[in-house]
Amino acid sequence: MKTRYPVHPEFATHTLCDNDKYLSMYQQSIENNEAFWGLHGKRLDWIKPYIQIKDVSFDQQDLHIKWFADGQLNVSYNCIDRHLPTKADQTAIIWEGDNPAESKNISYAELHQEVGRFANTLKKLGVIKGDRVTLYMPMIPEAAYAMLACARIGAIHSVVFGGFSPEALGDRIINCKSKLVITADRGVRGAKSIGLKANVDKATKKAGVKDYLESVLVIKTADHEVDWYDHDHWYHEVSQSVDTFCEPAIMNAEDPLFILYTSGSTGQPKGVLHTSGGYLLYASMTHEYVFDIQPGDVYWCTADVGWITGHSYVVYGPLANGGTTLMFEGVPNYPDHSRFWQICDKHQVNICYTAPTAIRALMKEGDEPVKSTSRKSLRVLGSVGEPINPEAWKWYYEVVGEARSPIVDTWWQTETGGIMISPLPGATALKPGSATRPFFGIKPALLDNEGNELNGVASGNLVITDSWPGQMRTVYGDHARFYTTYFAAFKNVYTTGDGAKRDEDGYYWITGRTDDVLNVSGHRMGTAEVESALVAHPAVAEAAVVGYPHDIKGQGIYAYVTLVNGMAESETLLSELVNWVRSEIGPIATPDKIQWAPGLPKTRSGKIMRRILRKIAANEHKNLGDTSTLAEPEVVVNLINNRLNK
Ligand code: 6R9
Repeated sequence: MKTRYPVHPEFATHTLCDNDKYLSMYQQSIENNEAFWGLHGKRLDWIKPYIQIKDVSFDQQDLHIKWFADGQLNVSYNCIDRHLPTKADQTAIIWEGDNPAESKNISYAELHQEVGRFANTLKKLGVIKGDRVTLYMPMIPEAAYAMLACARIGAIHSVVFGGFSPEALGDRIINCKSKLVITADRGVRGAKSIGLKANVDKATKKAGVKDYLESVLVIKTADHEVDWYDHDHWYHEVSQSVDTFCEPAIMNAEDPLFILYTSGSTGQPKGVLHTSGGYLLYASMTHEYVFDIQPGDVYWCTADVGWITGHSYVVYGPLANGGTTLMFEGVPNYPDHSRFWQICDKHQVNICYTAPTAIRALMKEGDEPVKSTSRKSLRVLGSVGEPINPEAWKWYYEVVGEARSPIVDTWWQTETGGIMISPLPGATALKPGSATRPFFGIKPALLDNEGNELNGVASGNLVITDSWPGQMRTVYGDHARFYTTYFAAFKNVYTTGDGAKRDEDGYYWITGRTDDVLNVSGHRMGTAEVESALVAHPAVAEAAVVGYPHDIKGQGIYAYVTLVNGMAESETLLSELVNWVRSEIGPIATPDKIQWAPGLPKTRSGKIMRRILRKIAANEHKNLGDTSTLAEPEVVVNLINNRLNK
């Protein structure tokens, strides 16, 4: 397999950014960081232009991150109104339904009206600036309208992925004290219906939720029967009498735009907080450069709006750039395995951005479903969410892209707001499996476990040594946790939690998490979350969860479970535990394997030795490493003999 792919000739002549430009802009962005962002901040429309640019400290005593702090703007104005003079009739959103017979185009003029109507509806329900609004939505245009409507009036949205359980939804409503939940009667994916409203009903019954939640706003997608409560409102009824114009609120650059919950290595998910000016600037600039956006492009990111990728690269980045963004309600394998590529043909998609887990799942079905489509419109392919293995990269490049389109393997995180390390199509020679080089203004470094910086070819903990405008500002309601999670391990840098190596060309290769965070089908999952769900079951005394290599999902969830004395192991209990985790967290946390463990390997001080459990789950128990600190070595023998991955 080739290990280096030079910039494609078409991109050498027709690109936003060639290699010389990348190198000189990157150099400026590092040498004169503030001036660089001061200049590029002007890509947004400001109500009051900023004078201050950067005000940052990563110190424990004084941890704060501020960009353009004295500037004022409105995010929804930047995503809609400012494009109206030239692009009122251009399509802003192409919506493609789960059902291939359903799609529609929403122009910027229509988007302006829909968002205005939505914003006035929120106001009518008493939502004001600074209020938190939880969204639990399918991938329908109303999800984007609702996000932009919140931004328009200065409410802070918290989108919860529709695959999370009522329990998880309730926790997130309580954590940010949401006044309103926006949902739909149902969601539909792969012709399967998901009772979103029914889940919200269950969530509202969870203790504590109604201390904050006043109303539930429901979008009607079809004639579905739903239960109805006093706090419920149909969107089509409340919105009927409201105006379609809503004046955008004047927001400070550092006013919160949204909260998005994400998993960490310990405890409950944290509310990652992003603010208005810096986030939007970073989402829009990365979107334009990384995907080499040209006028008239049709751009498609397959992510759900429940994840950061859906925030930055379905909604905010593309719309801030006045682009055309495709929103897909369904799944890659419905009605058949050609669906993704049929969508590319139907809407003449130029840029397609998806996840390795989807690529691997489609690769398994062979080349035929791809080859039955044209895909001639594609120009750039993108990957995000987890490391892409070279086999999947090659298939994506050669079969899907017919070796015509570069692949941008984009490394970033919920916390970073936008893409941090990625090739630029016209500038970067590709190496399959490498996210390559940093974006403008991003200074990555590799540290050993003692915090010493490693130079040249090296491998270590990936940190970012300076702030960038898209950086998260705090953990909502827990600034101390913001410090301990990201700034305590190594001083004065942002710790990503990922490991990486740097090669002789200065390219970065992400090697995966260095902490107890799993990446299952590109979704982040804390081992601690799954463990606490398991031990909440009355039959479970103790549980330890690790990841193991999985062909399609990247990582699968492997749980070791110790039952309380007197409980018998059985197939029934096994499936009960699987369902239990699904209902506590959601289907995305479904354990792939549960092994009964009469005991867990622990150090004499009582710490579970996950390193050993990971090796057993990966069937690498012949090389367990140092086991001298094990309290009871016979526990390990038992686990090896009964391992499930033989
Ligand atoms: C955008 C997003 C973040 C974690 C991150 C890393 C992994 C994401 C990657 C990648 C290798 C890539 N990750 N992109 N690993 N190559 N191109 O996925 O955010 O859900 O917060 O996950 O995903 O481990 O730390 P998020």
